Amino acid sequence: MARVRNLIFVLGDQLTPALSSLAGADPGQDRVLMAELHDEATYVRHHQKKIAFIFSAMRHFAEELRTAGWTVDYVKLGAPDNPASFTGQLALSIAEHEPERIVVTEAAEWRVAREIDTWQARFSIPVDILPDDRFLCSPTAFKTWAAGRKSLRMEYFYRDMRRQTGLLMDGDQPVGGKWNFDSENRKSASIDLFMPQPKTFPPDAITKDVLALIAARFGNHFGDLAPFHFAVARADAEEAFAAFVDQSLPHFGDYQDAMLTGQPFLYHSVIAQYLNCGLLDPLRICRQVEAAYRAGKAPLNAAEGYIRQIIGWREYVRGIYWLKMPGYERSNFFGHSRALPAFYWTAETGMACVKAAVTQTRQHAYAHHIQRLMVTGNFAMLAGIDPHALHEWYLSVYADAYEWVELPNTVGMSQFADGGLLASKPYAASGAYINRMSNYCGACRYDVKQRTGPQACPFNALYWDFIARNRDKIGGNPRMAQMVRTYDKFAPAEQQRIGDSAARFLATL
Ligand code: FAD
Ligand code: DLZ
Ligand code: SF4
Repeated sequence: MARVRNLIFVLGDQLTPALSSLAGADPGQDRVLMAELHDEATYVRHHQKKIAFIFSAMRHFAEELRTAGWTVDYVKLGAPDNPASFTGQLALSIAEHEPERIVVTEAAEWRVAREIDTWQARFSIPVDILPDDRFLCSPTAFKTWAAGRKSLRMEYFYRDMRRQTGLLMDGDQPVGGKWNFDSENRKSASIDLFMPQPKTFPPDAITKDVLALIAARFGNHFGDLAPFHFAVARADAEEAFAAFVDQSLPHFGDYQDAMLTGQPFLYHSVIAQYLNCGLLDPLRICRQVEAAYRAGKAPLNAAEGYIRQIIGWREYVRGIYWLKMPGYERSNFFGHSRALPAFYWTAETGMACVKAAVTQTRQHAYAHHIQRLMVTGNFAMLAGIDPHALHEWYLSVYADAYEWVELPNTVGMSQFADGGLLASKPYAASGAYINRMSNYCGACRYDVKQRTGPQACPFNALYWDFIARNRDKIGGNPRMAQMVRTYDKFAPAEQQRIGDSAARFLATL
């Protein structure tokens, strides 16, 4: 057998034929390696659906590459001698093929990137680590953007990304004369609206094999494995996105912040899991959204809002991650240390909003942004939950969760644990916000209108208790100072009742 020139290690979130490690390679001389690894499936106890999705998407991608003429070594979990780690697998493959070089596109996560950095010395073979050009802004470019700025607000970064990509631009001006139409995107939804459902895909033979493997090996992980509806091949993921553009995009902006009982998806696209593993391309889908707007099929507030999530927030949180790692994962501005309550896993709580978010997370490995931010995230911050424990929860339970995107969202955006690097103020809210944006409160055993007492919505006393106990840390923030002043105007007896109610509730966790 001819000696392998390049051994190209393709990681489970790099499922793109245009990947930098494949772009300059030659299927005639080079060999692709992909591996299902126990360490990757268990570094946190991922939702069963998430592991099934990634393994099945990996197996379909291996087939896609073979069809395109590549030789692919695909190592299944449970195969004889299947090592646990990337490095263990590479050692075996080097011994088998004696390649001249290892080629890999840079890992998306700090943990794996540092592991890859050890390979050249460990194996005495040249290792080419290539940039991941699926992203629009490299970690180095983000560092340059951030250097010397007093404030790293997403909005300014986003405008640069609009200019760089030309998306929704008329010359050098934003289409519609404004960069951001977010103020139009805060409607609450009503149950009589037509609610399209994301496109579903029945499991094929490959997926059925994976589902059996996951049930046998990871059946004790959180989450329902069945029913499994995700797209696992590129063409299906593209079909799912096209269906979103047709049916949901026109309302995406209006109802972006809404929450509704029994409607886990509303007008969201439910495609982050496809984007993050490489089945969809961020720039390409943004161009599709712009085309829908220009063809009059979606209003500007929807198209701009959607594109901002992808070229703004998604790129920005990745930039923050690489700017601040390592260490960012231990941020804890408020010094919170309470253990994660069991209901984050069981959904057994009287709080209807939390129950809805956790139940659909268990069923679908999905909750939309406002549920993550303003229900489970908000509750955790108000209750003083350890941000690292919460980070591990978010990293395990969502099909789209990878540390580079999850960590800044959890630690920075939802917990303000980085002290305001990412968010301009803590996303803290009482029950009134959840009541305004959802219909959860009507069916809740708690009363959203009451601030204290056994029937009162727990978010209310916890909110004011949070303001009171952190007044020194947040009072200097102009957007929080008003809340501190409001608290100070409460009568001492009311302040006492707030403290007592919060303490009584926290003691039940
Ligand atoms: P849509 O609402 O349809 O939005 C479209 C796309 O925009 C998403 O698919 C996603 O790629 C991107 N996007 C939107 N908001 C963000 C954001 N804040 N950061 C990065 N990208 C964004 N997103 C992940 O992809 N992985 C995570 O692990 C993750 N963890 C999160 C944890 C917390 C605490 C919070 C508050 C948010 C988290 N997000 C994460 C961001 C966001 O909630 C999800 O991207 C979104 O809910 C995915 O659903 P969707 O595809 O229907 O998104
Ligand atoms: C998330 C994940 C899982 C569950 N399993 C694998 C795997 O078995 N093999 C693999 O190559 N990748 C997997 N991944 C994705 C990796 O964790 C991902 O490549 C790293 O997070 C680096 O970004
Ligand atoms: Fe959630 Fe409070 Fe509303 Fe109940 S009353 S659903 S706990 S916000």
